[in-house]
Amino acid sequence: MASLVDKINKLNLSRRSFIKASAVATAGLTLAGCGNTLTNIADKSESEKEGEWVTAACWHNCGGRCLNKALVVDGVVIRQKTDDTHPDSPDFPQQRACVRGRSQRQQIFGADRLKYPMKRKNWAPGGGKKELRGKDEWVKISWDEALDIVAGEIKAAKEKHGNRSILALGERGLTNHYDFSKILALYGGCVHHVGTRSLGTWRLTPGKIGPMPGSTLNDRLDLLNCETVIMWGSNPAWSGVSGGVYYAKRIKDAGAKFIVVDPFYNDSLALLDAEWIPIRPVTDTAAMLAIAYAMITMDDPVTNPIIDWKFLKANTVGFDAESMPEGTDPKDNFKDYVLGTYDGVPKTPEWAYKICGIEPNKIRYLANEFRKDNKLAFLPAYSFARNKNADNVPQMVMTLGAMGGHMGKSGHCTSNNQNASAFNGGPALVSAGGKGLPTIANPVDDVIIDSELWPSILKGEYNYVGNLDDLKTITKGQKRKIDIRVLYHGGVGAILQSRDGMKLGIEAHRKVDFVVTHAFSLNTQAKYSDVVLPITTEWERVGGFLSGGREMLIMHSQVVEPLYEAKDDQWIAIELAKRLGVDHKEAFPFDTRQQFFNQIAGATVATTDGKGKEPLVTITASDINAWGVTGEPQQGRITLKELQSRGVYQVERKPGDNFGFIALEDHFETNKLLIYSKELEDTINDMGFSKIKAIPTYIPPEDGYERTFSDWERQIKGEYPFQVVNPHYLRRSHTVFDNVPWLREAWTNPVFINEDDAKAHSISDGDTVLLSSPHGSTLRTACLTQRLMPKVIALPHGSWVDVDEKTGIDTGGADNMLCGAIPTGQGTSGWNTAICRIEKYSGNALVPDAQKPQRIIL
Ligand SMILES: Nc1nc2c(c(=O)[nH]1)N[C@H]1C(S)=C(S)[C@@H](COP(=O)(O)OP(=O)(O)OC[C@H]3O[C@@H](n4cnc5c(=O)[nH]c(N)nc54)[C@H](O)[C@@H]3O)O[C@H]1N2
Ligand SMILES: Nc1nc2c(c(=O)[nH]1)N[C@H]1C(S)=C(S)[C@@H](COP(=O)(O)OP(=O)(O)OC[C@H]3O[C@@H](n4cnc5c(=O)[nH]c(N)nc54)[C@H](O)[C@@H]3O)O[C@H]1N2
Ligand SMILES: [Mo]
Repeated sequence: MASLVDKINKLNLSRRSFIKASAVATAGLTLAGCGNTLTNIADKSESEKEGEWVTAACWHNCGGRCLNKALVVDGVVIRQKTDDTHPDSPDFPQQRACVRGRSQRQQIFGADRLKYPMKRKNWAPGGGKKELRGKDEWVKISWDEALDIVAGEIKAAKEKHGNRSILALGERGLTNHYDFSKILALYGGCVHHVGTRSLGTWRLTPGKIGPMPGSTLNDRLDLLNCETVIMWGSNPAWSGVSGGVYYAKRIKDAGAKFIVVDPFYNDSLALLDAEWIPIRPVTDTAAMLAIAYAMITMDDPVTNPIIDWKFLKANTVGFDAESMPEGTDPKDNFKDYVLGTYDGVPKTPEWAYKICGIEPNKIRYLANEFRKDNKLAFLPAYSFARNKNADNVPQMVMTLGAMGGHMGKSGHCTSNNQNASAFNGGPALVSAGGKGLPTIANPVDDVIIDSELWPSILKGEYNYVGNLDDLKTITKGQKRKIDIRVLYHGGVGAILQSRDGMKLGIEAHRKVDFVVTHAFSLNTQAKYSDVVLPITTEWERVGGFLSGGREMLIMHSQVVEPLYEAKDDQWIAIELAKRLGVDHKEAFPFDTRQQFFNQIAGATVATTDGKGKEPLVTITASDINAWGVTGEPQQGRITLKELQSRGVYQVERKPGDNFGFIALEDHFETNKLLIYSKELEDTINDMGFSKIKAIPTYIPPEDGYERTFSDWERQIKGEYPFQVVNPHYLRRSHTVFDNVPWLREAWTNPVFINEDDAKAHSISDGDTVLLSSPHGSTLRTACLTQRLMPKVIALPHGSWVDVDEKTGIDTGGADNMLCGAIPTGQGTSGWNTAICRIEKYSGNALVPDAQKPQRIIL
């Protein structure tokens, strides 16, 4: 058998040619020890003869879910391909991988894969030189030593400071869900953190206003009936790459007009030939109030029927004085607020223009698009609910939709719209079963809101408001003392990079007694740790499921053996449990293979009449034997072998089939929409971060447009005259893939600046620009464009921080260096709420990311 390196050398491909070649899914392979040598199989037929195509996980949180297959020859992956399980058609589309999925090998086999457990050279029990975290050298250690250190530090923290000193970080903020946090729960508990993350204020608000369920989207075939689609703050061409944008294009081709309200003329607008209505970030409520004003004042039930009065009267509460709930002041209704009846400020298009920047005639134009006889899909993304002081945003969206009656019928809908389910609503038609693991209660109830996470470690106190992941627990805010000593980054989540206030985050990492991270490459939290534990990627694990959109389910399998000394997260949890004297069987009564099998056996698919569910997978006694698991044979739609070899099960759709879905069709028989919600007002105000009203009102946000002025009345700009948005970027899935050389080359990650603004600051295309906010500063190369609203800059989300220790300036373009940890409302992380100043950088120009060395250690 030829050695791996021999094979690679035989199969050489120049680095440059990847980008051209990627269109035809050319293979590449990077192996540790071989730097970034990219290789290509010269003789395709030869390789396929001896190899096997295995369905490989593409498991990151990019908003898409695609089929990714790896050709494995002699245990080595030599090529990838995507969905060819059936011909592509609009009704039955293939689940095709994007450039990130196709670059996955550079992550799995990258030269920067972590190979061994490591400790920081100057680490000593209790911390050692803590200030060296992030810049110390690394020393290779054995697994035994690593696990002994970790268990020892956890024990010491518990003994000296109690379980409330141990913070479990990860699993994207979900509480108590990752393997080691379960062991910590059995060891007396740990503190968790939680944030509003993707949903922003769609997290808590919907349940208090009706309920207005989170996603109220009709299915993709019904959306073909729309005449107008208004997307608001939305960019599926970058952020919903699998189905969403394909479905949107189909709606366009069926004749609908697309309008997008967004500070950025993004690629979705270009693709859909959409009309662009530029808006300033975090001013959406002002614009929508003015649309409501225009609808109210333009409406004439006989000559110009815009408002669906019948719908409003039958299904909503609080629109006008007549529809206010009992026991409330009728003056507090929405319509009188909009008209300015009692506060003397009519929310006219001219009033809104000063705030949001949308021309008054465009606001009236939008109001007309909301008219009741227009078949309208009003489809905001979550982007502008991921803002400070945005707690009324979902309610405002609902109110506008209700005013035009765009709910519960074919061709009309009002819904947020993004990620894998963009442009395709309805319950899942196929889904995996559960792993069957027990839930473990955490004896410690402390949960810190993400936007207070780093300050709470530095200040020693936080505002406890319950757990946003379990809304019944939300409670009146109470200040609690907290003394965090251990940071355990053990779940899926790049918390130091992805949460607001990163500069404070780095300080917090240098303050505590111990920091440990599970990682497969030296991501930022690993870099700032004392001990790093190398983990397997999904390609090296037993297998699992990915679901995306309602129609398909991907089953991925193990592709290669674990690399180097990498171990599964669960193995680490079990080994630590042994050292902590905890019975790991309570958390993991059976192994990962049985867990996977349980998911297979429990998978279901919609029955052909669309009314029920049935088992998806046929399992025989010999399957059970071959897998070495316990279970019962069962009859399903597809055999286990076939599902494993296809890697995907997809329900074929046709117009008029039994899987159509009209959101909220039956909702109003029992529910009303609360345009006035005392419960929402009280819940948020009691949490104690900031105040709102029971109806949607405009609240100038923290770090919002108004804060870019030193004198708002006289319109004099202040120290930070720009607003920053963070589009989710094609190079990455959040922070994941940022280290991949091919992708660094394909997507350069500049800061986008309006051309006129740049000129005013003597900045040319390609200049290195210093971006400074009240919370931190970062460098990026300027890309000048007319595609941005003036005085708004777009800094792509998720780039890995790279702090210059001399200046304190980040050279990596990390978005959370600019976003401040300022909790408002329901504790929303204000991802698109930041202000900054821009200037041409006087220091050294930035090296392009593609030329920067990777974080390669040992
Ligand atoms: N390539 C890639 N795709 C991804 C991800 C990724 O990291 N990379 N992440 C996935 C995840 S988890 C999520 S949550 C989704 C997010 O998906 P989206 O919600 O689409 O994400 P964003 O890119 O944050 O914002 C979309 C648009 O909102 C605009 N916008 C920003 N702030 C405002 C505002 O205040 N008002 C208005 N009107 N518009 C505003 C931006 O200019 C941008 O064009 O993306 C998913 N898809
Ligand atoms: N400024 C700003 N910040 C943002 C946003 C923004 O728009 N602007 N967007 C926000 C949004 S919408 C989201 S969803 C969040 C996402 O925030 P995160 O979920 O924290 O981001 P990811 O980069 O997806 O982090 C996943 C991490 O888990 C690691 N990982 C992957 N698989 C495994 C595994 O099996 N085990 C372990 N232990 N680790 C694993 C990856 O290497 C990576 O480090 O970011 C938010 N942050
Ligand atoms: Mo997200």
